[in-house]
Amino acid sequence: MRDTMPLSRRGFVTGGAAILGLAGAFPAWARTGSQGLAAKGSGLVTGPNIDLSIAAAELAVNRRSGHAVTINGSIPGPLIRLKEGQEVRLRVSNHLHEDTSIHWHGLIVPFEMDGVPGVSFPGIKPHSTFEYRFPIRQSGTYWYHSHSGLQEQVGHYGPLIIDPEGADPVAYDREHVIVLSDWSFLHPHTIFTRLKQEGGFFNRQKLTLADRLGDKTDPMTPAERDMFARMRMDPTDISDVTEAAYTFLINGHSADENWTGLFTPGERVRLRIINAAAQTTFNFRIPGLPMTVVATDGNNVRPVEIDEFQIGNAETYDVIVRPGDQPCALVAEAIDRSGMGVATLAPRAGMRAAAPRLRERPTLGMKDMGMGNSSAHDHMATKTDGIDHAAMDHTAAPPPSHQPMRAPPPMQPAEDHGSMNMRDASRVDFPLGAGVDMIAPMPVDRTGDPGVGLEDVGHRVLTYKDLVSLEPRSDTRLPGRMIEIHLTGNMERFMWSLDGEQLSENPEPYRFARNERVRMRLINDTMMTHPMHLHGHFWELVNGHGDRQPLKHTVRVLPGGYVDLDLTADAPGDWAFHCHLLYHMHAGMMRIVKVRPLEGEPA
Ligand SMILES: [Cu+2]
Repeated sequence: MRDTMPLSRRGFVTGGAAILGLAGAFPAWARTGSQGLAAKGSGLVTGPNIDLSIAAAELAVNRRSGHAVTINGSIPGPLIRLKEGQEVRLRVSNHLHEDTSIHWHGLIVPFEMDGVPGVSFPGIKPHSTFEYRFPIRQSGTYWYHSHSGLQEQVGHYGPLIIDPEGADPVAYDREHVIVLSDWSFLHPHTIFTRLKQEGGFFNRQKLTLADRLGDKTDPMTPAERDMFARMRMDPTDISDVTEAAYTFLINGHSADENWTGLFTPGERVRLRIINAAAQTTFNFRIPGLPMTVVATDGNNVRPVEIDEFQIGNAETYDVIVRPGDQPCALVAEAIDRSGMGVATLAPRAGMRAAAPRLRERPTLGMKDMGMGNSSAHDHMATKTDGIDHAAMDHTAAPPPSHQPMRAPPPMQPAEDHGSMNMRDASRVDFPLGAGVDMIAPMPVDRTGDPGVGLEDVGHRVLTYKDLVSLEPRSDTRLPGRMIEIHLTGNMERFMWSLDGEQLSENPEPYRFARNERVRMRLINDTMMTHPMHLHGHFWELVNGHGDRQPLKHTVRVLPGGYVDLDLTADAPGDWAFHCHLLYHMHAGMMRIVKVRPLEGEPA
């Protein structure tokens, strides 16, 4: 009998793949006109047994289609909703012709369940199934994604929400998940190859010669111009991959497709915002509507009202908004302002708020080159956000007096930038090879800064110093030692590393004793913002709030700055530690962290 095959099957057999139409390709929560997560039929995946299927497909964006990887047939993948205290079994079937994996980003799991091929497990071979199994010991907004190759770029990601066992301290009437991502019709390997050929390949916003030579709008001082020229760096090099190659998506929809989430006027709407992009830091705002931040990376914080925040790859923020009877635009502007994702919150389907224009491109200054706080560019910063930073406690928790800690290098006044050594080997204890083009001469704590390009936007922008944990910390010990880790790179050659070594060079793992309390100082010796992620643990972000410093799984380290992170190394095993810019990780900006002894091993 000659049967016609079902459409999806035929797609497979012909070697092509099913083309995802615009309707039906999205789980209900990500379809435009969504009523929110509590609505019936919102397509959530729940319960103790969950099946996930990874397959190749073509994704249609703005009526073009491109190579994609889907989870249960959609991009983003299904919304997994779990409950604190439950056990979960997740069976992941791989229908690709290559290995795959799922990493549960921010979840505290045994290391064998963490899903990083080559670190915590071998990966999931083609046409095989791997079963993840672990207890749920936390709550909040998280997500999951591939840790294999560059699959995350082509759609292998989805949101994951865990409801608390007890009462939720955050009150809300309705919730929407907002998944930000960057889509390209270029194959990710093509993107990577072009970046290796020329670091600034996708940067079409370079300052013109007129900009550089005395144009009145030139944002740079002569000293800055001089320094950038000497360093052969480009002050507009903010993102590696820009709108030239990307369409920015919200819940899988382009700005033209305009995903719309509905609300009833007067409701408190909780937005769970996840940056699932491969290579894009976003600035998120809702023009005309203040947002109250109530959680970050799954952890509750004291409510703080702001108008905009920067969100690094893999970070999550929960905000409460109370829109009136008008539609509002959700704006996820790429950090380099080459483009934006736009969606709508509306009281009725079909309404649309006007999207703002792209703002003027930002440029980097002396502070971004690790030259401290001295430049005029930076004096203009921080005072326009309505928060009196000067009045806040900028001092970090004091280092322990009874244990040796390496003192930060002495700081010199930076009056004479010209004489500053931008690659001083004596500042670090690793050799400076071709992969390191700069060592920040005067890195400063930038946790009070809003992020590149947000210094002068004229409204309130969240900084890491505004984050105060709702709960006091459980481990009150001071760190017994501090380790410095340098985020290093060569922008022109698109080389990225930690302490000057790429993962492919087999560097020594960072080793922590089980339950050790340690301070990690991440020093950014590059001019890019790196969202750094440690698997299996939460850091306490040292921001001067005593026992209420916020817990984070992913922390943006601003250019030329440093961040102090206190860690209780309570999860034995091998863990990945890396930059969450996908192409930086792929280039080697990753290291293994070993916490010993393992379960059952002698101390
Ligand atoms: Cu990076």
